[in-house]
Amino acid sequence: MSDKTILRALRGETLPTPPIWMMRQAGRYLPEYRATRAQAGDFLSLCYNPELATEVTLQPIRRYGFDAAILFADILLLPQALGADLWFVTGEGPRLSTITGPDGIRGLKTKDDIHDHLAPIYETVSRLAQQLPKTTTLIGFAGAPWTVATYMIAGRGTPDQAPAHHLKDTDRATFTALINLITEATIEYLSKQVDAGAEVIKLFDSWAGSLTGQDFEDFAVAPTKKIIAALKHRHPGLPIIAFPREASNGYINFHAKTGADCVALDNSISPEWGAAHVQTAGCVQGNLASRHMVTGGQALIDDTRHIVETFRNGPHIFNLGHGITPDADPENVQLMIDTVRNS
Ligand code: 1CP
Repeated sequence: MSDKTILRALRGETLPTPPIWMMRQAGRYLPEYRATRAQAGDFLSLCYNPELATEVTLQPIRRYGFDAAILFADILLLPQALGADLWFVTGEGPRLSTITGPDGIRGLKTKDDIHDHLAPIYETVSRLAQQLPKTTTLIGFAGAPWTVATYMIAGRGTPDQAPAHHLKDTDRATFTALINLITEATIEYLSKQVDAGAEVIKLFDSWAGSLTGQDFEDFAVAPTKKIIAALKHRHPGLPIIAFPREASNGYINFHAKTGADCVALDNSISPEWGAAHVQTAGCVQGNLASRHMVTGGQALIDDTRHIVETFRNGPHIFNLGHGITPDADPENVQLMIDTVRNS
């Protein structure tokens, strides 16, 4: 069995120092990322260029020696592979064609027709598997179906996911068909990432917090469970991290309900609550507020130590509660890492 620290934590080991990586660790806060992105031309060209995508994935590993690298790609590449139009508006974010009814789904491809489009992503994974230091774990990822559906339906990021809720509540059949299609395609996409060399898979359900009651069970828990079961069937022992962001009480029993080896916590919950209600069921990841990467100082040190201390008695991977923002100071990332490793 591998002795990489992240894999040990994912097997349930309590380690003296938590392994560490950071959501969006390859990103605009790094000057070397901005340079490579400029070389690629634009964000999507960077995602689909295996040489440059490998380079930006490796940059934070070289600079900081994180314990894991996460494939450089985006959750919206899968909708694009399914036939959605996708483009990025500078300073605003992603735009996609929208799905408002059954016609929108009939126009999409099937789960077996995505791989030609996604071949450059698999190529990036296999280059990373060869080039990463032997102690660094390679994480592949995809969006969870609900979160991906919110973008496919609205055609953009939305503060309250209202268009997706509207379709769910007015045309359940179309909405469910879309969730099922994304679920099936995600299984194939992630399985290929594992074949190419990804050692861990993470599912980002960034908008899980807007699902409540039975909807949370049906559209956050059930698709995640289905993806995890299928991946573990095909790849026995594959560790999986689930991130039902802002799920609040939905975090309780999320390991058991979905089969995830690790549940990533956002920073709306306290470490004490996470240790008492989530870590008791398995490995947790998180949950320093991203703003500390902008503001730094003693508050960063205090909150980092507090998180390490509070999760000390169980399996824990240190991370932020959400992605690092472009205005972050690279020095503060180093301060966080030094604080974790010297706590
Ligand atoms: O200008 C740029 O360079 C683009 C900024 C950027 C980056 C660096 C986007 C656009 N995506 C990414 C990479 C990315 N996206 C990664 C790479 C690996 C890493 O973490 O280092 C990952 C894992 C994602 C995942 C992702 N994309 C999520 C889930 C995680 C989260 O942040 O909640 C979501 C929701 C997206 C969609 C997306 N892509 C990009 C933006 C700005 C957004 C959010 C749009 C919105 O909701 O408004």
